[in-house]
Amino acid sequence: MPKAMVEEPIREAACDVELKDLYALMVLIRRFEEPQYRKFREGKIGGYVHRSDGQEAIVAGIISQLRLPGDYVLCTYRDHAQALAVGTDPGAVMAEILGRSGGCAGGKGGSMHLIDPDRGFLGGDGIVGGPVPIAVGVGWAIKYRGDDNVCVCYFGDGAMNQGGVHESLNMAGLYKLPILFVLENNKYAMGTALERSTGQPDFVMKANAHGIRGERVDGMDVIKVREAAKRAIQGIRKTGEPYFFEMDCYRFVGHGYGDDSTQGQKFYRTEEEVAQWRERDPIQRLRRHLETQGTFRAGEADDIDADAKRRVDAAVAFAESSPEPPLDSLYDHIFS
Ligand SMILES: Cc1ncc(C[n+]2csc(CCOP(=O)(O)OP(=O)(O)O)c2C)c(N)n1
Ligand SMILES: [Mg+2]
Repeated sequence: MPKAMVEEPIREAACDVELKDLYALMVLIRRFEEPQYRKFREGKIGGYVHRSDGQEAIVAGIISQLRLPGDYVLCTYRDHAQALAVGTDPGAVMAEILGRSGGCAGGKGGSMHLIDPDRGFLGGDGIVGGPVPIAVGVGWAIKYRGDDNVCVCYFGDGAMNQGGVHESLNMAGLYKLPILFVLENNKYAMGTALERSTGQPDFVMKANAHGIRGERVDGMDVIKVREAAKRAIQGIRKTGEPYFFEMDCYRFVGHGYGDDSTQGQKFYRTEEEVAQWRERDPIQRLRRHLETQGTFRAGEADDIDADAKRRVDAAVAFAESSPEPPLDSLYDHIFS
């Protein structure tokens, strides 16, 4: 049985992106939630919007280690985080969520189908487990071309019970494809707790069973995520073989804006549980770290927050000024 690729303790080391930049990115991702919530409540967002509060470190810490363009990213419907992390213009992200023609998918994809192929972001996916078979195709293309690029594929703990995910893991292990599988274990699939859906919750062992090495990482600590990602991605570039992360994490609020903190989620988890995880907030944790280290000058963290808010306000203004896609574009970009 393959064993974890790296077993030494995680420590902080020089990575390519400054921790301050990671902090700013995580704050931007978090700040993006508020107007989405507001616009959803106002009925301005068609379909659904999923939240990522609490899970920002997994996106920022890994994507900061990629070469873009070159490498590839695929993910679930919690995708505004990935889009912002690859550097997609926040205005184009917000416009897509609001279904406007200035959106990164022309306003026809909506919140679950953000995409930016020029930056290697091959999109979000509304199908649970959906990105995983696609990652196998991308991994195969990288291998076929013979370069050392990497495909990062995000999916949830609930997706690990999908047959297609296991078929895909088997193929990645068999053909040795350069994919970093990132399971975001936030303990719930909508309102269903992990222990009610999964007979064997040792996900790394399940990846091992398909011939893929992996490890469990504290997904609430961006420094640990970044360190683990750096090692794993370097390993994939060198060997061309897949690797698997189980990211231990939690979403602080509801599954999406239809399940907010005042409604549905109280039926499936306790306030105490949520409060305990909030103490591990990855943004506050990094802020405390940078303040203790003296990396932040006085007021700098607040300046970063104000800047993120300005950028998000500008994104909303751009999105709202962008027209809806014209009616005669209805049949564009579809297979018939
Ligand atoms: C194939 C499929 N079945 C069901 C759904 C409805 N659905 C949307 S999200 C979700 C839960 C998925 O949970 P998980 O994989 O843990 O990801 P998380 O939402 O926690 O990030 C379900 C069942 C879907 N989108 N696709
Ligand atoms: Mg989940």
